[in-house]
Amino acid sequence: MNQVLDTKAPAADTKSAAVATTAKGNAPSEAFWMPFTAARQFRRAPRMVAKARGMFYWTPEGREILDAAAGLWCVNAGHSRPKIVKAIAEQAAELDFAPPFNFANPKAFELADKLVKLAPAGLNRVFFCNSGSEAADTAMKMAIAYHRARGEGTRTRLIGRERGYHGVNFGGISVGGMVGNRKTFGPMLGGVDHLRHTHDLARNAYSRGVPEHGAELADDLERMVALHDASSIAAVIIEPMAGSTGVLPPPKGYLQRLRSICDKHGILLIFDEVITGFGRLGSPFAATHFGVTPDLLTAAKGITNGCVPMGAVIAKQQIQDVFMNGPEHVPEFAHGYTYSAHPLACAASLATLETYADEGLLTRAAKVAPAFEAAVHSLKGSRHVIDIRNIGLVGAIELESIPGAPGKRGFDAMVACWDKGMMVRTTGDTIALSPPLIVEDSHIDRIIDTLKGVLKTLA
Ligand code: PXG
Ligand code: PLP
Repeated sequence: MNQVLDTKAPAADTKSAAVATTAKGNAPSEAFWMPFTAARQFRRAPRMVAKARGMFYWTPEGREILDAAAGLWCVNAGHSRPKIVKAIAEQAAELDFAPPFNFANPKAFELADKLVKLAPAGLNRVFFCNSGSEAADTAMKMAIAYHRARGEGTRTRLIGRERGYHGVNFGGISVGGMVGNRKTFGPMLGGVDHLRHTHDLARNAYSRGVPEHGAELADDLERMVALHDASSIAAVIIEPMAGSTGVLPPPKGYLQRLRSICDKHGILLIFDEVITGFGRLGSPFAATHFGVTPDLLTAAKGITNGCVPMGAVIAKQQIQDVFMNGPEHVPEFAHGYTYSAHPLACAASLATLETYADEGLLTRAAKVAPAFEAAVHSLKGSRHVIDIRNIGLVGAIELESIPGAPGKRGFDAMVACWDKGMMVRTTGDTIALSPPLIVEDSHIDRIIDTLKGVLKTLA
């Protein structure tokens, strides 16, 4: 298709191999406290990646690894794209940093304009941060401050959803619904409640695309209103498609129903599009895909193709408008990060958006989805498989848990895929596939063949 699909392995690089190991031999240094990693297992059998291009990674020893996860759901245009690499290098030489409070760099404005053009109609104000976690917390703070600014300061309650993932900061884990990410950290934010999740194997197993059953679960919000009263509720935050908890596309009609209940009660609707943004489902955003417009939308990951950390909240203009009063020398919204709209991130994002546009990547998943769906569902009947789900360029293969050891089979599957030259993401006992949006049929075949082999050998 283009230069990115040049899949020749770079020459083995002995220098990076040396970096990956230590004087002790093959065990990596203990100094790096690894995020969300089974660190003791990792030290025994490290999975290092030292190079990447297009659809592939290479280990320090030069072993080729097919990337079936777009890194961590973020490298949507494939790895090390020349235009993006060049933009970052040039920006670093030109303007390394500009303070974002009371000063700015021009690319921040240019980027905000471009993002607004991609965003669903009506969402035209962009606040920059550095990650999906920061975007989620920023959106929730905006919602609470918005109600206060318009004279409804009682609306402080936030509603999340079971099995939701909104990053790891205190706001995000409070509205999030992943027990493992919450139970260790005390009481978190007060005034939070959760809708029920929409995962329903009994009614929806082996659905293709959005599942048929479950729109009525949106009515849980009416239950929350009855319990807490609408006057106490600021916002509902959900992922239009739950990613991290195992790929749960929204039941048919669910998002529409949630939108109308929010409207009825003056509750803001926040879509966390950190995964679904930038083409993953076959449209620029899930909001455009499903035809449901939130009041606030969070993005990260694919915003820079994973190259430089960046997150954003895209808001309706009416939300920003209510802040624009008070003395002119005082910031209207007391929030921001040292690295908001960092010049390198802005440059990377502008080049990323150009790359997406040049190659039609934001809608490419829609074209590839039928073949991808057929391929993923061909795993039905393989050992341990209890459900298969898909939407756009996302697939999930749920495996039966080993009694007494939930997550073990999924973890073993991830390690076995790595040993066979493929990177996948697993969450619990679900294998999630989210290849870069440049994926070709030959890669899909290789993904499925590898998984078939792995599923045969798993205990
Ligand atoms: N919201 C959503 C919907 C996400 O998917 C975040 C917020 C947080 O973004 P940062 O950039 O702070 O990580 C995410 C991130 C997984 C996995 O297991 C997914 C994410 C992060 C880590 C693991 O699939 N998504
Ligand atoms: N902690 C201290 C002591 C700081 O001075 C700052 C920023 O100035 C922060 C935390 C927040 O850092 P950031 O703006 O990168 O989120």
